[in-house]
Formats: sequence, structure tokens, C-alpha cells
Amino acid sequence: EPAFDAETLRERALTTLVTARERTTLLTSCVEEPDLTAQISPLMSPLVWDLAHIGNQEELWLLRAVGGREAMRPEIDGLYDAFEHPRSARPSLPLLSPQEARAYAAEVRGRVLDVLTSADFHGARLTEAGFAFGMVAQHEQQHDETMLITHQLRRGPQALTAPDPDPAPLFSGPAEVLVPGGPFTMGTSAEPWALDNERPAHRVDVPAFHIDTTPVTNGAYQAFIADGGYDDERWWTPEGWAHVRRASLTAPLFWHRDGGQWLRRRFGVTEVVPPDEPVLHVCWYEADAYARWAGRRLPTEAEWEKAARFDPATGGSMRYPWGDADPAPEHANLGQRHLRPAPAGSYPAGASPLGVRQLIGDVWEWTASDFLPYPGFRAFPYKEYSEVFFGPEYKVLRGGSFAVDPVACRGTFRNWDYPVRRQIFSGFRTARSAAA
Ligand code: AVJ
Ligand code: FE
Repeated sequence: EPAFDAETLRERALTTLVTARERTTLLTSCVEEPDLTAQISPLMSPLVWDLAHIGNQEELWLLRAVGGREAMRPEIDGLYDAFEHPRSARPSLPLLSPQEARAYAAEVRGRVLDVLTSADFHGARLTEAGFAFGMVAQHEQQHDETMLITHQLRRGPQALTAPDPDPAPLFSGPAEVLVPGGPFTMGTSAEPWALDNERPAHRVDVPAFHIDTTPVTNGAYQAFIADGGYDDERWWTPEGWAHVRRASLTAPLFWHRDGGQWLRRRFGVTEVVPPDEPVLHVCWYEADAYARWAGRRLPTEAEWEKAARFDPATGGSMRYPWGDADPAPEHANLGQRHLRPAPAGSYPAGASPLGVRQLIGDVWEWTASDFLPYPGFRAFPYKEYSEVFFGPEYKVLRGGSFAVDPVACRGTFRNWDYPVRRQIFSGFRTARSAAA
């Protein structure tokens, strides 16, 4: 790990905070006020809640915890505590108006810039290597992705635009890659801004397995649908079958059938489902059923991470599939540069040494694994980031989507959600054990 001096850390903290705020501003200024305060979906907060929550978390960690400042508006803390009010109840709270929320977040940010100039980056664990600043920038970016999900759920005309990813020739490489068996270092103790659940680094033995070279495409998923996959109990776990019946699932979220073809609604625009793009907006049960239909299974979280980080030349683990360099546009589809995944097989420069593509960016990938702590886990700096979620009710997603900023995405990064969720930017790839 490179050792940064305080000036470099200050610069990095500032850049990531500014980048996050530019995105927050875009996401909260591209629609009119009623769309900021409305409950667009019971699964999501009103956008104006995310905005003030971003400011409130920044105040808690950077002004109060790091800066030792007094609370600016202690009376609003409860409103923006994610554990006090479920998302569906948030619209009826006496929330700050869009104008007040903007002013509050801007006021917090102004004072944070003060704290930043005086912060001691080599002091307590919270400020070491600028961790608290990195954590708060990641938090804002995570809520920016959440707000982008709310935008995708919103009915009505297009509010956001971005250029499409470059077209790519139909991927013609091998469909799967063999990852050799043996020990591998999972998680990290070195990455300065890694969150608590990614720590510590630990050795795991991962037997040889094959994994899809690219995420599963819409075209492949359509074959599962056309083969009656949603009506065939054989492919589903008992919980998955109960869910698919109860919720009447017949295709990914946002898809509908029109004559002979599948269409989907994407940020206010309806289009024919592109067959070469990674499938998006499927729940864990759908991913798992597809894999079984294909005679395969979802990769475990350890398999996914080994595919993404293992360097067969050294036996060590890298930060990203392409090596240790920070993500650049040629590596991965990240940061809302585009509003959709890139065609399967894109970004050859971002492939792993064994040739697995698009592990980072494009779509979050469901894994077979429950969200559990690594051996030696310690909650930091608060139990409510990860610890309260550990257990079998959440499944792990890896790799990040087109909506994830590079600061909140790495080979060790862990996301999690309920197996029924599919408003998130979720897809998957499949795996199989190598013959012993
Ligand atoms: C890591 C995406 C599951 O949004 O619930 C935001 C991130 N934690 N604020 C979430 C998070 C606190 C978290 N996920
Ligand atoms: Fe949050």
C-alpha cells in the first residue's frame, strides 16, 4: 500500500467529497419539487429524505465525531436516522423541504472543508488515512445510487440522460473460465477506505471452479423465460417458488411483453430489450432459478472474489481484476457515466488475468452466499453499517453496477439485500464446480 502524506490525503478527501456532491446535486435538481417530496415507491425514501440524510450523516461523522463540533440541528437527527423510521413511513414525517435540505447539506459541507484543513490523518482510527472522509464520500455515493433507483422507478418523462456505452462486437470468447483450486486471500486489512465488513484479510481454500466469462445476458435470460422457466417448480428453491407465485413474476422488473417482443422501461424511455446486455433487475430467486435451469449454480462470494482478485502469476490477491490501479473508464462501466450496462464482453482492459470480464461495474452480481462477518470482524465505526444486517436473510452482491462510483467499489466491496429485491441494479453470472 502506498503511504500518502497529509496533503495527498486532504486532496483525495476533497476530490471524492466534491465528486459525490456534484452527483447528488444532479439527482436532486433534474426533477421538479413534487418529485422530490413524493413517495415514488414504498421501497424507497422520498429523494429529499436521501438529500438531508446525506447531510446529516456528514454532520455526525465529520463535524461532530472528527471535528468535535456541536450539533447544528439536533432536533432533526431522529428524522434522518434510517433505523427510526422505515422508508415507507418517511414521506409523512415533518421532513426539511427541498430548499431547507439543500441549504442544510451545503452548510454542513462548508464547515467540513474547515475541519478538513485541520484534520490529523495519522491520529485515531477514524481519521487515519482520511478514513472518515472516505467513508462519508462512499456513503453519499451509495445514496446517489439509491436515488438513481428511485429515478428508475419513477413514472413520467425522462429526467436524466447520458451517452450509451460503446457498442461491442458479439462476445465470441470462451463462455467460462477455469479458476484453479487452492488457498486465496479474501478481504483486506490494507485498503485504507475499505469498510468494516471487508476486513480483515483472511485465507480461504477455494476448490477449482468454472465461472461465466461475462454476466448473463438478456438474450440468455429470454431463453429461460421462453422455456417456461417461471412456470417450472424444478428450478426454484421452495421460498423462491412461493415468491414467484405470490408476486406473479414472469420477467425481470420493468419488462413487458408487446406482441412478439420484450420491451423495458428505462429512465422514462421504452425500448426493445437488448439481447447482448447483461440482464438487470432480477431478484436472487430468479438468478438462482436461471442458474439451475442452465445446469449451473450461483458462485459463492469466495469464488466471486477469487475470480476477481486472484493473480495466478503471484498467488496473491489484487485490488481489482486488472491489477492495483484505480478504476479508469477503459476498465469498467462505473460512476453513472452511462445509464445502462455495457454489452457483454466489453472492457477487455478490465478483464482478470484468467480472462473473466465485467466483474467490476455494469451490474451488481448476486452470489450464493448469506451476508456474514469474516473471521476477526470488528464493527467500525458503528454497528448499524454492517453488523446488524449479518445473517441468513440477506444475500451478498458483488462487483458494483454502472451506478456505483469508483470510490465505493473494489474487489473486496460487499453489498447485500433481501433475496426478493430487484429494483436494485442487480444481475448475475453462473458457476459450476470443476470435476474433482
Ligand atoms: C450497503 C447499499 C446495503 O443502502 O442500505 C447507506 C448502504 N448504509 N447508508 C444501504 C448504506 C447506510 C447500504 N447498502
Ligand atoms: Fe445512509
